[in-house]
Amino acid sequence: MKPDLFEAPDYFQLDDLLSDEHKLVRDATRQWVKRAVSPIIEDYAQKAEFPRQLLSGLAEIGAFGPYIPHEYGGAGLDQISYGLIMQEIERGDSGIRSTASVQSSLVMYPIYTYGSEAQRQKYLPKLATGEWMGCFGLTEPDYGSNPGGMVTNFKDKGDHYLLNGAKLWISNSPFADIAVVWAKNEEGRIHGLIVERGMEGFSTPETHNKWSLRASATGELIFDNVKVPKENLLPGKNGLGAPLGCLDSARYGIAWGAIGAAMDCYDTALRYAKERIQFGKPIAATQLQQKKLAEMITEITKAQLLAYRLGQLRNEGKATTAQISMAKRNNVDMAIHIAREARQVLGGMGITGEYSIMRHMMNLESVITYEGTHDIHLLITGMDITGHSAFS
Ligand code: TGC
Ligand code: FAD
Repeated sequence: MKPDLFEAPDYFQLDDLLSDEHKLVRDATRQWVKRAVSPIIEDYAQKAEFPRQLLSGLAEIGAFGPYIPHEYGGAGLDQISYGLIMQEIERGDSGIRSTASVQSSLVMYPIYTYGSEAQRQKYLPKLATGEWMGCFGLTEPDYGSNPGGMVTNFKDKGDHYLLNGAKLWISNSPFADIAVVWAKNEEGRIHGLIVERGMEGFSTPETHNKWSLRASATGELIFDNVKVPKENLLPGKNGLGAPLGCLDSARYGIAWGAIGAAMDCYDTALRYAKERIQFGKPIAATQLQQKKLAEMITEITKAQLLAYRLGQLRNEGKATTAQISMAKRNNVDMAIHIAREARQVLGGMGITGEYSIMRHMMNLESVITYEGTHDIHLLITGMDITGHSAFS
């Protein structure tokens, strides 16, 4: 793979809106990605292997629980810093951002928000350092976009719960030490349970043959009469709103992360277009390639503004689920379009692993599907503006 020459586009001087802390966090993450991720990521994606050696670095830059308070091992940062960290990591690879998103927003967030004090003390500090890794089990083979229909269930057996069922498409599951699992009780009410690796009847087979997120480990969670201690139930919230609340936080991070992937594709295509000579001049001097590049920077700039404003609203506790949906949907769609256009700017070279674009493009096919598909987010916006749900 070519050396990482990335220079971040900032067409509307958005840096002026960032605090010194935001810039410090962003730049530290950017440098770490250049140093630790870029040199190895293509090789791991080609091998379809998760680079586990990155976990300690991710913890050091504060990517595990950026907004979780210091007392539980988190970095205690605001939502814009969290977004910037996700942007910079996804500039390197969506799969590595996935690992950080899941750990922060889908494992640490529910334990911090819905967990007991004992659960917070037991799990959060170890999750923040990456000593323990977690995963989030919501999706099932027959219930993807419609998680409310889940059939994974637990029964009260007096001194423990008995958990049965299966989850599919679970990021980090093959190596996770714990899983935050959503399951129905005997009354059909959804609760979160912390399941630990090693509990009898709990297994996590890996999903192979992915053409997307190849440097991220994805797998199943299988529960065959797993005895879960009663103290592992998250007491703070139940019902479908509990897992959906975690998704708000993760989707927000993805809205920023997708900008990173798009920036990398744009920057690569711009550099290539200036250097590549055809018909006696750089292809950057042709109107068609300028159209592609000009549209890319316009869309990136719009996405940056959307994410920044959403970050302000998150900091003020005012961002709605529908606003987050709009930003996730728009920014991922923006990124996947830019990846496709940027790949064309590189001609044949665009399909090789010499450049990051094709990897980003394939990764974004997962990003546009997980955390709510492109269609589902459109319907969330539709429901919000019309007052009518298209789901029921
Ligand atoms: P609906 O009737 O609309 O809602 C059920 C209850 O939940 C409440 N609620 C929320 N609460 C908190 N935060 C949110 N974002 C919420 N959205 C809804 C709602 O108020 C209601 O509460 P109550 O008290 O009235 O019961 O539910 P529905 O069954 O009609 O479904 C709505 C729909 C389709 C929008 C929802 O199911 C959905 O978002 N589906 C998409 C599923 C999804 O996103 N799955 C993601 C799995 S995790 C993942 O992909 C991780 S990838 C990680 C990585 O690698 O980065
Ligand atoms: P389906 O729900 O079957 O949807 C199929 C198609 O139908 C989609 O185009 C969808 O938009 C459309 N559709 C569905 N309902 C409607 C409707 N009402 N109206 C119109 N169109 C509709 N899940 C987790 O719980 N944890 C994880 O860590 C996790 N990681 C993932 C990692 C990867 C790499 C991938 C690919 C997925 C991951 N997921 C995870 C699962 C992901 O959230 C689901 O794939 C996603 O929610 C969609 O579910 P589905 O794949 O079952 O598609």
